[in-house]
Amino acid sequence: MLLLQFSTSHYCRKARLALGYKQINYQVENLSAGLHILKLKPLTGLTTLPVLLPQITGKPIAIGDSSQIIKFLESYQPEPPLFFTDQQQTEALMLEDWLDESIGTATRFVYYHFRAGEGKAIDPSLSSQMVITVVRKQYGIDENSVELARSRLEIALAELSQRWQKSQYLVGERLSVADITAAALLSPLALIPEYRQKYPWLFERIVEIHQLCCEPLPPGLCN
Ligand SMILES: N[C@@H](CCC(=O)N[C@@H](CS)C(=O)NCC(=O)O)C(=O)O
Repeated sequence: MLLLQFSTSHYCRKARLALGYKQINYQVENLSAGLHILKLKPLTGLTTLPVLLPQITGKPIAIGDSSQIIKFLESYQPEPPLFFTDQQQTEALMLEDWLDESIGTATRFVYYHFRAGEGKAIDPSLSSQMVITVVRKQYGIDENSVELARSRLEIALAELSQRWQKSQYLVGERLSVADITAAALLSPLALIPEYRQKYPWLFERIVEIHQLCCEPLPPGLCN
């Protein structure tokens, strides 16, 4: 299998965590932002990464969207499962969708705002700052939208804290698509000191989930 990705994208990290948890062999191809559209449009009709090319006869040529990729992986290789077979599946998919649509976006807003300001020293190069400027413009990231994103994250982290502290897992008694999605989509916050100080349990859990999925740790959490 081949995973088309942006190396720094948290949605692409989500797909890698699922591939790693299922111990599926795959390769990655890193695309350049902007030019990626030329490659993706004919494959999926979407402009977003990740995209998985299964490269298996009888399977789709290309699957776009991290949730669709996980759904495919689950049917291709059910063990170890990331889905449930009972009513917990609805809860896990609802959490996945909320994390994808609301929290992954909020993380992006807070992260790119940090990288343009206080966190500029992480990579002050012109190329990096140009990417950050383009992303901020593309998504409308400014003081006001970042403030809203921060408050969405606060509510999300209160909910995740309760769930992860009650049991080790967000749903049920084992790792699921919900845990993987939360670990991937919140991982960019590891570079932001304010979040590291306020939510140490979050980063412990992100590390544990990466270890279970044999995925290298995200920036800020590797030694
Ligand atoms: N819902 C999508 C979101 C993926 C997404 O937003 N990917 C971003 C990178 S983090 C992207 O490819 N942006 C490029 C673009 O929109 O042109 C998924 O889960 O795969």
